Amino acid sequence: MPPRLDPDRVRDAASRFPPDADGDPPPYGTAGFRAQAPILPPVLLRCGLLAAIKSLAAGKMCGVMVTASHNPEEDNGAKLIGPVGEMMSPEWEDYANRLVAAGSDDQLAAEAAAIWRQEGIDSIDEGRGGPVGGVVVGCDNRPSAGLLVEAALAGVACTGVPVVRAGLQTTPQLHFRVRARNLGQPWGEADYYDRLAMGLAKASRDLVGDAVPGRWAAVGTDGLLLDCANGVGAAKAEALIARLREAGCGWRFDVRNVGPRGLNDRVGADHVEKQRALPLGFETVAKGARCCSIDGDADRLVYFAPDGKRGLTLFDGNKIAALLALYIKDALKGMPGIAETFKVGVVQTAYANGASTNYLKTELGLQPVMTSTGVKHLHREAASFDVGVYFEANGHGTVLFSNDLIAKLRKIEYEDEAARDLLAMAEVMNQAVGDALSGMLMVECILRRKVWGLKEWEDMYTDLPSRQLKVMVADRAVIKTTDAETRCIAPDSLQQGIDAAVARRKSGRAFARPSGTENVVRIYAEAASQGEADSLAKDVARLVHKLAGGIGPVP
Ligand code: G16
Repeated sequence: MPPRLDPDRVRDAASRFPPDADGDPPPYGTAGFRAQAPILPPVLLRCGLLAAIKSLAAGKMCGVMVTASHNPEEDNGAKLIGPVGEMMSPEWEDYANRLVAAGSDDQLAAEAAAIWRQEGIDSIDEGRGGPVGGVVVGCDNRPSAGLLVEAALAGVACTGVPVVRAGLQTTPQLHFRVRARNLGQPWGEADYYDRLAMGLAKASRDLVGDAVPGRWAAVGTDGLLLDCANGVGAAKAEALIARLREAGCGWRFDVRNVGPRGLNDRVGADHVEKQRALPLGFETVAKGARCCSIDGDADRLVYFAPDGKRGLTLFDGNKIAALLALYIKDALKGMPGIAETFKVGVVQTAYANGASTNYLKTELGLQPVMTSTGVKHLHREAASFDVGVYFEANGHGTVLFSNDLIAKLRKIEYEDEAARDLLAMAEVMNQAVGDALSGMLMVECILRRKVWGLKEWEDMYTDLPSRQLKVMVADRAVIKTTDAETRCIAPDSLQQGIDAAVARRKSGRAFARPSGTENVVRIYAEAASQGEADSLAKDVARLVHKLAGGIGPVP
């Protein structure tokens, strides 16, 4: 029977997963829905339903990832994946909000039917878009995942669209798999590891064993220590490493914080980047050792080196972007006459340290594009280049290659080493979304290829001192921003206060924006000295607390 929207099934499913009387459903935020897990079953039901409708409208596979990523273990959420492995467009975010706002069973059935009609699904003939895709549902390792996956599956079932239970997945794996499936490529979990391993073998020019000891020595013989935030990425990193071994790769990895409890609790990329603190389990790691952290669903990556005094040197998303951009620029030097025809771009957000933006401009001749926070914004912007590097400071990012460029590179790959390098990079770097594991392989590869240790990487540029804080407020929506979230337009006088505080600091810059994943206002400040950056952040936090209804003590 062809898929159809059955209102009785919608009502029945909605009655099985009723709204929680004690909690308002969350709005669609920076990366989908996030909230305390108990209020989410009706939200996940609606996400499953919406993904099924999207899948029918596109005639392709879509996805639902049950995760709250970097948030605490008791939270959960949903990331919706569109047919090219992308996050949903703003129009579909509106649909998602409409479904989530539909409180009663009847309202939900009516709203779903309205979206169904709006998308012209009844009039879609079999030929358009090919056969109906379906919805693949995956989850991270939070204890609340089981019920939420069932709710999402119930939502898909309202339409009769085929469903695939992917089980435990990292978010980037699920994005990769949706994209691959719709491109007609192998799309199993094992295919993901194969692609990364094969891409790495090419990108590293087969330096996958211990064949060139000099290069190994340059990046430290102890290999990489990987903090997995006690998240789903731990098991997946182990599986990836096992695949690399099969492919002959002798690189050493020490996988730590493998769970199952303590998800994101003083471990993981968010902790390392925001607190500038070692993750638990790394207290005795030797000074200068090469370490990296991923987050709960493995879509963020930051590197760090313990400083021997319980602190660390951080290599955040900006430093990773700079390394990738330099590598690309160097590869292009090997393609004179052709490289000039490629549009290379870097996308950042306001959290990008001023020194990183300056490095990209002055050393690499790139003019970074700035967007609002959220992978969805950066990804869209990066896709407008032939080679688009995008990274948020918190470690979300990848490098996108246009189809046009891939086709050009394929034509010359046999005679051109640089073309082969770029093609290999496009295999290693997840083309659907930022991916900590794929990014980690590329960083490891580049450091070895350049014969660089962390010192050389660190010396690319020196970050301006910065500080991030978060302020609890009753309603974060009272803060309204403009100019890629760098200026506040509400509440009144907040921006004047920030401007005055910035003006009192040498090389000062600061902004405040409401988080789209937690109920907080985020503050960022940078200045010529750490003392000034800290005091600027505190001044802005005080202003936000006073003017935006702060709760509890000022941080
Ligand atoms: C999500 C988004 C990121 C964003 C982060 C923080 O990350 O995917 O693009 O930078 O939230 O957003 P906000 O500052 O609005 O809370 P994750 O790792 O939690 O999925």
